[in-house]
This record gives sequence, C-alpha cells and structure tokens, in this order.
Amino acid sequence: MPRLITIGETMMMLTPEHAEPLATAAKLSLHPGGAESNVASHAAHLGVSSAWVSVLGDDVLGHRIRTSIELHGVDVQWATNDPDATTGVYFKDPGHGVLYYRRDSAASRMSPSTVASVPLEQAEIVHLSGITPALSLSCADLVEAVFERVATNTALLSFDVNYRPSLWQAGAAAPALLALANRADIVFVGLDEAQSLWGCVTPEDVRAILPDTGRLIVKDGDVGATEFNAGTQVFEPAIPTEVIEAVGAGDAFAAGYLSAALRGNPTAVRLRAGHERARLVLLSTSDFTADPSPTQSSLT
Ligand code: KDG
Repeated sequence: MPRLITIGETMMMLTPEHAEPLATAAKLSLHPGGAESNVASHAAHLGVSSAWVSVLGDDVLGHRIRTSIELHGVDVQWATNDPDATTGVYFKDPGHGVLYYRRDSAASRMSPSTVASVPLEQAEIVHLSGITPALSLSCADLVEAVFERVATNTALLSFDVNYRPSLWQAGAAAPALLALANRADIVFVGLDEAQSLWGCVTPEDVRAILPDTGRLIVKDGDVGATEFNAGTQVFEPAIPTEVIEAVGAGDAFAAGYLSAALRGNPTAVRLRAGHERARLVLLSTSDFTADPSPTQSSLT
C-alpha cells in the first residue's frame, strides 16, 4: 500500500531544452508536467512508496504520461484514461511563464468518484494542490471530498497552495485557497504567492492568517523556508543555486520534505531535504531532474 497518495492533473509539457523563450527556442522536449505527479515521482525516487491518482485522455499523450510516471516507480493503478476527453498540454516559456491548453481536459472531469475506490485511509499522507479546485466545479467537489475523507482517518492531508492566477476568476482564489489551507495538516506556500493572494509580507503574516494549519511551511525563494508547527518556528536557509528555470521546484521541495517527514526526521532536516530536492529542478528547464536511479530504502 502506498505511504503517499497524490491526486491531480498531469499534462504533456513541452519545454525548451535550453532556458530561452518559446518565441525563439528551436528544440523542445516532451515530459509529463503536473504538480502532484511531480511530487509522487520525486518521492518514489527518494524511496517512498507513492501513488498518483488522475484522469488522462485515452490518447497517445495520456498513455505516454502514464507510462513515464510509472517508470519513475509511482503506482499508477488509479490513473485512468477517459475515451471521451483529451489530455491537457502546456508549454513552458522561460522568462515569460507558461501557456496552458487544458480547458475541458480529461482531468478537468475529475470528481469525487475519481477517488471512490482509492484507499486514501490506508496512506500516511494524501497530497493535493490548489491547482485542482480551480480546474472545474467537479474538481472542486473532488478536493472537498478528499479533505472530508482524510479528516476522519489517520492520514495527514498535505496541501500545496500552488496559486495559478490564470485558472481562477478574479477574487475567487484568495478565500478558497485560504479556507483549504486552514484545514490541512501540512501546507506549503511561497511567500510570493501568499503576498499575491492575501497581502502577506513576512512568514509570520502567513502564520497569522493560517492559525489552524498543523505544519505550515512558508518558502521564500533563495532566502529559505520557515516551518511553523504548534508554537515552534524553524528557519532553514536555501542552498545557493544558479537557477536555470524554477517551475516544478516547489513540487520537488514538497517531495523532499514529505519523504524526510515520513522517515521521522526533525524540522530542520525536513526543510533541508526539501531544499536539496528543489535544487535539482532549479538547475534545469525540466520539472523532474533526479538522481540517476530510484533509491531503495527502508521506506519502500
Ligand atoms: O509545479 C509545476 C506545475 O505547475 C506544472 O508542472 C504544471 O501542474 C501544473 C500546473 O497545473 O500548473
């Protein structure tokens, strides 16, 4: 049984091989791109048994994504292919953000039934992100159903705020993401996104508006990350890195942190593990840069 279950959309991602804008890039590479499958893939490489739950199109992109994620060592038995919908696609445009082609994608049709047969209560951590409730009403219902189910058992609900402004109607994201984050056991949020969403300037400001989150991890780019947990506050500086491209680094951070938490490590070690994993992704244009092969450890 997987110790970590993640749920969310994965698209086919096209990214320039070198960090140059789409307007001029000559060569693009093709990889799965999805915050939650990224977390599962990194965690699997770190030796944590992980599963990823989603819906893909029954098309060549959907099948390729499923196979790639399985090759990372992730259990994909609950990732299904919908014959009536297509797999989402997105492009990274280094220096300019991202372009999504995901409206009405197969994953946008996810709903509470997507997790009906998934044994969430047997996992130790269930991980979601703030991308999913923005995809469709049925996806928002899915997120609500997972929060409610996990609250009644021993699994911890991990939530990465992952604010994607282009997916939300004006004004809708701030209250929705705040309410979800306040109900989670573990929350990851960038100080920059907390500033855009809620006007927070310091990590302490974020704690003040998320008083009910169990472990709150506020990431401040190349400065470091702070964890608030009950009455404690621990800061761990980032690892100095020549950043090539940052998209996906937050997922790697979450995976490093969660993997260390599952090993029972103390706060500073968990945060350091997050920084170490994020650094691998910051050094490339890909969402997933790993050590050469999956590690086998006592966690599997
Ligand atoms: O965190 C990286 C993800 O944002 C990216 O791979 C695509 O999941 C994605 C999204 O919806 O933005």
